[in-house]
Amino acid sequence: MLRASLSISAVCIKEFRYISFVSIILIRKMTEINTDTFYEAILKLTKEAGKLITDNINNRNKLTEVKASDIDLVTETDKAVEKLLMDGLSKQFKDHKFIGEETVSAGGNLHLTDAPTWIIDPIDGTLNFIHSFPHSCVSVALFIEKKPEIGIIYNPMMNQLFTARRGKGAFLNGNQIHVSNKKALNEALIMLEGGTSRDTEKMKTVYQNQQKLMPKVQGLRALGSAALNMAMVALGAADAYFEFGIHIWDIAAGELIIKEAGGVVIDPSGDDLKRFSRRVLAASSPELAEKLSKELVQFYPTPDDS
Ligand code: LIP
Repeated sequence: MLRASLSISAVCIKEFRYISFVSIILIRKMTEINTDTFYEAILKLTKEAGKLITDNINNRNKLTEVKASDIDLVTETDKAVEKLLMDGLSKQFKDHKFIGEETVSAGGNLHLTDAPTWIIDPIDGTLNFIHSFPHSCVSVALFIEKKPEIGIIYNPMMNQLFTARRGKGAFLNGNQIHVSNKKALNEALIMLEGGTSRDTEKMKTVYQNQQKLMPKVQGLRALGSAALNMAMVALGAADAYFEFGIHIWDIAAGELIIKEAGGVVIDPSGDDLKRFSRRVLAASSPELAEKLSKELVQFYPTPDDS
């Protein structure tokens, strides 16, 4: 009798555990924000933004304004693209927040909360755009609870649409992409930017890193766009990229796209990425990231959240 009741209670406990496990999964699923609608909306708006860029890139008399230096510029099209994206998204998603390059430079919000937040660089590679050099892109990311959920980098001149959603892989024009997995410096193509700062210390660091790396790597390249450099790492077309002086909007989409393509995005010191530190190192493998980090002459811009 006793044995029978013990085995019944053991079965009941087992059943209860199973039911509670399933209900936890179901509650998680129900509370998880479904980002499908956000993704469809931003894809449509990004294409519209791309048309604004292609309609204007060959205009040789673009109106430009100087920002932090005489090579850190902004055009009417940068502002028009950012407005198109923000207006389109806020119309559909009233509670969403924004961090946009041009809005921030006009004194806007640069604080990331847990709320769904779109981080936008309307034209990354603005100097390229001004020169009609066809390597500029729209770079947009959606963060929820400070985690990247959606990343999109779109170069309309080259018809390159890089996309990623957390946990669902990275794609170029719908075809899945993966990093090169290169681990050795002497097999690596490294993206190294001159940047848009005239700060003598910063420029000195660029020269020092160029001199240190050139004999040790297969090649150095620069697209003039942080986001496109990161997209090349995700595509496996480059093996690493690092830069001092970028902002969160330059790297927000690229971070997710590289991670979903199997790569790593860290601080150039080798520590974890700090998104407002204005420093980034992206690589096709942790081994390559570590080797590159050890070679670098470091530079510490004033963080954007200081
Ligand atoms: C650019 C970055 C690039 C960097 C430039 C500039 P922008 O962004 O993508 O990597 O070297 O200094 O910050 O200003 O074209 O959006």
